[in-house]
Amino acid sequence: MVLSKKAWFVSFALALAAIAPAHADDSVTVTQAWARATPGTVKTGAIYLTATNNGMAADRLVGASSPAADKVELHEMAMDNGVMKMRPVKSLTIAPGKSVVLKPGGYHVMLTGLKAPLKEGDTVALTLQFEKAGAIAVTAQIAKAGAMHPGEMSGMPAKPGMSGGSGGMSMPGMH
Ligand SMILES: [Cu+2]
Repeated sequence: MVLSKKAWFVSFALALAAIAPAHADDSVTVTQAWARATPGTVKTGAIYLTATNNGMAADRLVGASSPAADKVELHEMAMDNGVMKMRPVKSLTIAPGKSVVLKPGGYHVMLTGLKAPLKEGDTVALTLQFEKAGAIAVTAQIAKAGAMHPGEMSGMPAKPGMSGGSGGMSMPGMH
């Protein structure tokens, strides 16, 4: 009996080890995942988030996927001959003890081929792939179209110094 119990325990421990995700050490945490609502006919969207490296070594965000879109890429906004453009980036390095913030006008997770419009108040699932920390699943909260910050919803007063409160007037295709 003792032997079989022990054998059972060992196999149980092995099974646990097998299902434990590669990021079991929580070396990278992802917070403040959010997206902007998209108008009905627009097939692209963007997700923003904060990734923090709690580990002792640099890690890299190398990819992402979502059931909400055909294609998911890392993008950045950058000036190109005086014109703001976005372009794909292969990876994003996060130094140990540091955070990388994906936000409007900078880095973002680009969704192409949206299967349905992103609706304000809903959520969108996203799985991020880190080189060392492995896959991390997050749920992004959908703020209003054109929001500059997570949690911005329609009907909220515009921030002081900003004109117009509709929020729907951001340049299409720009994130
Ligand atoms: Cu983009």
